[in-house]
Amino acid sequence: SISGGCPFSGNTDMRALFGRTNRDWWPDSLQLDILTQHGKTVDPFGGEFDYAEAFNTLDYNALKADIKALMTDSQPWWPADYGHYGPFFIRMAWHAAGTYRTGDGRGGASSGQQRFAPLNSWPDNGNLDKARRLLWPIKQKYGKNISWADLFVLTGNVAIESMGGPVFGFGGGRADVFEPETVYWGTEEQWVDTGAETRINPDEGKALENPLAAIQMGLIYVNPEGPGGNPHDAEGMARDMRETFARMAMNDEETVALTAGGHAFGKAHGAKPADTFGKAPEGEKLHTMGFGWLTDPEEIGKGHITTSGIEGAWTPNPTQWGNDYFRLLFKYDYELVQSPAGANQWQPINPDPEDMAPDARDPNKKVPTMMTTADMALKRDPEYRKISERFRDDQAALDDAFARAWFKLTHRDMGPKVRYLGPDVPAEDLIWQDPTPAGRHLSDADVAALKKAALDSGLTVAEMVKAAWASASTYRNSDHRGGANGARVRLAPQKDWAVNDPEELSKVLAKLQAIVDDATCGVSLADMIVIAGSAAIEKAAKDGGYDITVPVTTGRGDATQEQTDAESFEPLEPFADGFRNYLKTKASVKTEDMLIDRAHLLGLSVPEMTALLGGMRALGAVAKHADHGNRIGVLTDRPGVLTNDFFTNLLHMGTVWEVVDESGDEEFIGRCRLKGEEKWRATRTDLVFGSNSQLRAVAEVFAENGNEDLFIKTFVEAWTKIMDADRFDLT
Ligand code: HEB
Repeated sequence: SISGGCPFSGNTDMRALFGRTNRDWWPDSLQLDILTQHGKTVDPFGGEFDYAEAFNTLDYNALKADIKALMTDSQPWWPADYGHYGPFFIRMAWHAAGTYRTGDGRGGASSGQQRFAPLNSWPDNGNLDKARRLLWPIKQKYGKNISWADLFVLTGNVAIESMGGPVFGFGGGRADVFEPETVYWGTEEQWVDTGAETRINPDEGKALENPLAAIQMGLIYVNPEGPGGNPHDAEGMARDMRETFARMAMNDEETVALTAGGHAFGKAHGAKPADTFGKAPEGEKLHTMGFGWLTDPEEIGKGHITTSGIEGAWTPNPTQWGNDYFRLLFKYDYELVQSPAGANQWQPINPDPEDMAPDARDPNKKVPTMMTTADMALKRDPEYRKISERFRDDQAALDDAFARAWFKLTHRDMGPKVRYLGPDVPAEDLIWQDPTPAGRHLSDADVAALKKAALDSGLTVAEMVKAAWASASTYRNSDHRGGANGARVRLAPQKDWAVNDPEELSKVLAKLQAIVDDATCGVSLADMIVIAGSAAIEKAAKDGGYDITVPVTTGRGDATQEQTDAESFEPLEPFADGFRNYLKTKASVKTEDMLIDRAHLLGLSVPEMTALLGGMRALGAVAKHADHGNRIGVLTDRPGVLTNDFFTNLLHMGTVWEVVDESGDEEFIGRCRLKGEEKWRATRTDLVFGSNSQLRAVAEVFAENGNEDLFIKTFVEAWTKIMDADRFDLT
C-alpha cells in the first residue's frame, strides 16, 4: 500500500523543522543569504520570466537531436563507458526525480535541485556532477528555452530511446529555481558512507520517519548492499525497497519494472577503494570548479572509477534495451563476492561466455556481470519474484510497465496535466495526474446570483469559510496536487478527514449542492464552494463596516470518485492545520513549525500567513475543539465579522497567558491581568504571533490604528491566492 501517515512522526525526540541543513553540513561554504534579505531575489530573471512561453519557442526536435548526438560524443575528461553516456544520464534523471516523496510532495525533478547542495553532494549522487557538466554546452545553446530541470528528465528519455528502450512520453514545464530549496532530509549528522544509521530497524521498533523516503542519509532509496550493508538480509532488503518505493507512490510492479528496466543499462563503478578519490563537490577546493569525487585523470581514462563501490554491469549488453537482466537473474545462481573497492555484490556462478559483459573501455575484454543485493531482492522476495518471472516471460509487459513507471517517476511532482508542455505529452489521462473535467466559466451576474443564494441558504459565515478552506487548502506547491478544482473535498478520503469536521462539512456541501442543482448556469460544486466562501467573507466584512468584493474565478470541474485515487490522497491529510487551529497528534516538531511548513506548501509569505490566520480566527473558522467547540483561538467578541480583533486582543497587555495543564504545552488560558477571570482559550499556534519577535512585528501592523484596510486587503489577496492555487488552466 502507499503509505501516508503523519508527517514528522515516528521520531520521539523534538527536532528542528528542517533537520540538518546545508549550513550544518558545510559551515565554510559561501553564505549568500545576506543578499536575499528585504525580499531581494536570487533569480536572475527577477521573477518576470514566463518559462512556459519560452519553452514553447524551443526547437524541441533540434534539442533532442543534439542530446542524442551527445550520447556517443565521449569526452576525454570523463569518457563514456562502452562509448555511450546513455546509462549514466538515465541514472542522473532517475536520481533527479527519485527524491520525491508523497508525505509532503517535496523532492523530485521539478526544480532542478540536483544542481545545488545538499543533493549535488549526496554520496548516492556520486559523479553525477560530471553528467550535468556534459550537458552544459547544450543547456548553453538552448538557453532559457529549456530549464535544467526539464533537461535532466528529457535527457533521461532520449537516453532510453537511443538504446532501444520504450518511452511513454515527455512533458516539459519544470521551471528552474536559483537556490537550494529547504527540505527536511533527516537529522543524522553522518552520511550513509560515514556511518549514518539505517532508518528501519524492527528489532529496535524503528520505522522510517515521515516524510522521509530514503533508508539512510544521502541515499535516494535503499542501500544497494543490503539493509545497513548486510547482503544476507533478503527479507529486510525487500522490506526497505517496498517501504521507500511506496513513499514515492510506486507499487511492487512499478518497483520491479523500474529497477530491472534501469539496470538493463550501464554499470556500477567500484574499481578502487573509496579513499582514492576526493570530497563531494560542495566541500571541494575552489579551483575544482564545482567538481567533486576527484580522481587521477589517467585512471579515469582506464575506466578505474569508483562511485557506489560496486563494480560491473548487470547484463552482457549494457547499452541495449532487452530482457537480459531477468534472463541472467533467473538463469544463474549468484554467489556473494566483494568488488575491488570492497563492496558486497553478487556474481553468477560459472557464467557461459556469451553471458559475460564487455569491459567499459575495451569491448574485446570480457568481465563477469553482477547483481546488487537490491537486485537480488527481485528474485529472493516471493512477491517481487512473481512479477519478475512474469516480466522475464513477457517482454511486452515489461516494456509497457517500465515506460509507464518511468513516466510517472519523472512527472509525479508536476501536478495536473495542464502543466505539461511540448509535443510528446501523452494523450492518455493517468489516474495519478488527478484528472479533473473542465468546468464552465460563469458570468459576473451568475456569480452574483450564486453568492446571494449562498447567503440565503442559512449557512453561517464560519461554515462556508471552513468548507472553502477545506476544499482549497489541500493544495501543495511541492507537487502541485490538491486544491479546490475537482471538488474532491466531497469524495473519499477528504470528506472524512477529522480536520474537516465531517458532519458539518457534509451538511454544508448538501446545501451548496442544492443550490448547484437549482442553478441554470451550469455551476460546478467546486466553483460553488469557492463562491460561497467569498460571499461569506464579503458579508463578514460588511458586518464590520467594509464594503468589499472578494474576487472569484470559475471554470472548476467536479471530479468523480473513479477519477480519484483515494489512497494517493491520504498523505495530503493535514495532521496539523494552524489556519483552522487544528492538531491531530503532536508531532516531533513544534506545532507552530507545522504552521510554517503548511504556509510554505501553500506558497504564502509571512504577512499573507499572518493575515489569513488572524482573519480566519475572527470569522470563527476553526476546527471544532474536543473541549472548547468553536472557541479556541477565536479572540473576538463578535465571531463571524471580519475584523483585526485577533491581533488587538492577542497583543493586549490586559491579558496574561498561562498553560492549561503542566503536562502539555499545546493549550493556554488568557486571563484578565487584574481580576484573573478567564477571557480566552488559545493554542501555541495563536500565541506564537505574540511571542515570536518577527511574527509579532507583523501582528502589530495588523493591530494598529490606520492599518485596518491593509489587513483586509492582505487577507482577501491571500484568500483568493489559496482558492486559485491549483488553477493552472487559467492563463
Ligand atoms: Fe540503479 C546504477 C543501485 C534503482 C538506473 N544503481 C546503479 C548503481 C547502483 C544502483 C549501486 C551503480 C552506481 C555507480 O556508478 O557505481 N538502483 C540501485 C538501487 C536501486 C536502483 C539500490 C533501488 C532498488 N536504478 C534504479 C532505478 C533506475 C536505475 C529505478 C532507473 C529506472 N542505476 C540505473 C542506471 C545505472 C544505475 C541506468 C547505471 C549508471 C551508469 O552506467 O553510469
